[in-house]
Amino acid sequence: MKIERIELVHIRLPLVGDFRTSFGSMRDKDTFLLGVVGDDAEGWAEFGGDPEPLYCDEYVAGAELVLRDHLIPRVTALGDVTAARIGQALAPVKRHPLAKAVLETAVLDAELRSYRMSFATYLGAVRDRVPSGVSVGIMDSAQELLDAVAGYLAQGYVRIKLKIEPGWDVAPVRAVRREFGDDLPLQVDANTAYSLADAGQLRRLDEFGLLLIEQPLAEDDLRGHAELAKLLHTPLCLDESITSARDAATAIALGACRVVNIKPARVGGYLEARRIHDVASASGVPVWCGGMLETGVGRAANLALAALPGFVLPGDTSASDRFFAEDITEPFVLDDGHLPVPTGPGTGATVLPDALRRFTVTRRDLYPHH
Ligand code: SMG
Ligand code: MG
Repeated sequence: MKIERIELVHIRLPLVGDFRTSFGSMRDKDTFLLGVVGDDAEGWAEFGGDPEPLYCDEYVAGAELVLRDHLIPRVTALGDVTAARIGQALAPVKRHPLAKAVLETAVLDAELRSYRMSFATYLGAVRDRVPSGVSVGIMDSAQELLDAVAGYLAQGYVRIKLKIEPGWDVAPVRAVRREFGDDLPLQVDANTAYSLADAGQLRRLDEFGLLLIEQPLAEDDLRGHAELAKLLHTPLCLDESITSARDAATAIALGACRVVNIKPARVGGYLEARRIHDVASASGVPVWCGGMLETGVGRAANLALAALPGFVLPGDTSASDRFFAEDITEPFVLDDGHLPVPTGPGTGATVLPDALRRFTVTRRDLYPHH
């Protein structure tokens, strides 16, 4: 495929409610879509990051520059562009996996649309629907949390993840266990808010039979996670620490995690995400698909990934209305606790022009760039 044009569409969608984690509170999904126009198809992808570098070191304004000045020139210089050639073309640029992911994914979408193949088929999906978990933010009171969880369970979600931080950990988990019982599949996510000195407090979570504790320690602290793992019965899962298949292999070998959260954006795209799935599967390590509050554009591709055989735990692949009253694609709707894996060409998602227009902040051409 020859790339003729690359466009960035900055979008902002209000969330249905504030989403609070250990590192901050969000009330909008503020990001950009990247559109790649090739000689016989057009593809779209969504940047996984936010305007501030709080979840990871990349952020919206920085990603635009690294795409414009360093990533897009290397890809367009290939002439005949395929998604499979992008990883190597971008390897000289250190890090920036979220920016690399949005470019590779938009190209992959265009490429697959040109031969009418779905992401699911391309990636090797073995299911046509995937079970849905939901990530529940930090709240002001236990009662507010119980009401929120009750609402999600009534909608059919099959797994609950509670965001935790020091001061909001044992008490909310105990409250949820008391109210909804020991059989509820339940896990927690600390987004790096603890240190090894908190091992005693984290050990108190062992009595609640959680599926896993996600990313308790700093992203670069694999050794700390390995030490912590020896002190806990609950399996550790890594999110922020895993940015490549090599990271995953290292973390597994060190005993730093027994489960991996795979977010395609965080690892540089769907091709690397599949490699992590393969590495983990070869070691008998279960994986699940994380989320970055994606619009339908990113959500559609995540559902395809979550349909691979090693994704044996429900992901944060929630319905569109978990975050958005109105989305920029047809919404994904929960059916018996599951979401359908899209079957159309590429991601299978179609952007609704009217909705996109209303949520668009600005549009800019990144290629050709003048
Ligand atoms: O998309 O359902 C979703 C959000 C899931 O909790 C979620 N994501 O660390 O796993 C995580 C967080 C990061 C997002 S906060 C910007
Ligand atoms: Mg996480």
